[in-house]
Amino acid sequence: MTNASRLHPDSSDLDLRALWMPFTHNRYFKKHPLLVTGARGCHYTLADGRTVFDCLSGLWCSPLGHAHPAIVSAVQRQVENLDYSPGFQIGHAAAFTLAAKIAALAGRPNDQVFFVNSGSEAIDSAMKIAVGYHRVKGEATRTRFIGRERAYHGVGLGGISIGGIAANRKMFGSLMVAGVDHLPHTWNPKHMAYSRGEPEWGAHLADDLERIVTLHDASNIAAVVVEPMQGSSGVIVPPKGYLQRLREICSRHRILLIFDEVITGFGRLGKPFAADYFGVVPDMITFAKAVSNGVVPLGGVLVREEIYQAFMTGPAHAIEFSHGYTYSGHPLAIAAGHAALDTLASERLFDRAARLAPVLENAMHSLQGEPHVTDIRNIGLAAALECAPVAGQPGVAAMRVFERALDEGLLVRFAGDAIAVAPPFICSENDIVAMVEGLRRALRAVPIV
Ligand code: PXG
Ligand code: PLP
Repeated sequence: MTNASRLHPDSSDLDLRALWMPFTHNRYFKKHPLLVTGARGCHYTLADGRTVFDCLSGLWCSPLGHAHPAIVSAVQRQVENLDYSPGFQIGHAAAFTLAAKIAALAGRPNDQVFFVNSGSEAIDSAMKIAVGYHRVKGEATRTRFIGRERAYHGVGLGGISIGGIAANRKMFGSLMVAGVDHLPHTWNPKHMAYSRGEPEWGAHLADDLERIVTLHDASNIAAVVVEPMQGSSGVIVPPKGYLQRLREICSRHRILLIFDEVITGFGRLGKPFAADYFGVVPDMITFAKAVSNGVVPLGGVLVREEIYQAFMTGPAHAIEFSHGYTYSGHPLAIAAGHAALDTLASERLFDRAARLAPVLENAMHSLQGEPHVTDIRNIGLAAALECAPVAGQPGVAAMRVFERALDEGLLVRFAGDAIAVAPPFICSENDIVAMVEGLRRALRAVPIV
């Protein structure tokens, strides 16, 4: 294992005890701390002075890299002018214009945007909107949700309930929302290992939705929630035709289809949204992360106009939807959002992501045959490789690759035995090639046990 003092000589006098770190092996980390002190462009500076390439754009949230001057100055100006304002019963103009900008970007100019602060809140909000919608339409029995195995929808109680990652669910028993079924996940190495982009095999897995609908009856089902591309569980790409089939079944049964685009939204697949990439129109889109380039937390739900209109009943002075967060539409987040979306547009960065996608695909697939590698998956500017697990120690193989990659100047992401990369849109072709060559050296350096 990597030696702490070698990685972080200047952290020896820092007391790490008080912080309970999120999604972290706390005991291991505190023995082998990894501290960052700054970030600029596509690189972080570590506490020992080294710089590392940001292979996952933060946690998928920083396609414009770090310290982008347009965002820095927008947030600075905002904090001096209006640092906070309540979002309940009072508004500020930029929140309305950002909502319109997002709806326009999605090609759904009449849609509504509900702002939140994270992907987890976006999902919980979308679930409430779904159940509330059916209720105001007189179908109060439509309360069930259908998620998917291996799905990540954040860590709210709604998100873990429809999510499909056992580790995120197993401790929380009765806290979870009742009445959720899960579609099978679509990763099947036997049929699709080393597929480039969308696998040919697997569209039929969407038909399991029909079985679940038959079991419960459509009159009890509110919505199907899927990530168009499963990001957190290692870039699991939907089989050709799969999402279209889900859409078709949902429409037939008047079940809402919610795309969780917290990772795919704002260009990761080279289009504004994955919905555009796949040509499928969901009823709601949840988003977060890249909308503000991760600079200030921001998320939201994009909602079909008809759904919003359904809530607009009762006396005009009454609150139609009793939901919202202290920081919904926070001025700093909104300022970061405007600057991020304006920069993505003015620098034509969705097109750039689309142009870089085949470079990433070719480079990543050149790792086929390297030690540990058992599968490589990619779509847009995202890719993952699967490592053969160490017997009896799931996750350890990828963790070792992660640590070796740091020595190669790369901060990758490991989850389970997958290594994921999703570089910033502002990076160059050479950055991508160099990243993958560093990954190759890391794979070769990790002993097979
Ligand atoms: N939905 C999806 C599809 C996500 O990917 C969330 C919801 C939750 O968002 P918040 O903002 O509440 O974290 C996510 C978050 C990883 C990784 O390494 C992925 C996420 C978060 C942290 C790490 O893949 N996705
Ligand atoms: N807990 C308490 C005691 C609160 O007063 C509030 C908000 O006013 C919350 C939780 C919710 O916080 P937030 O709106 O930031 O999600």
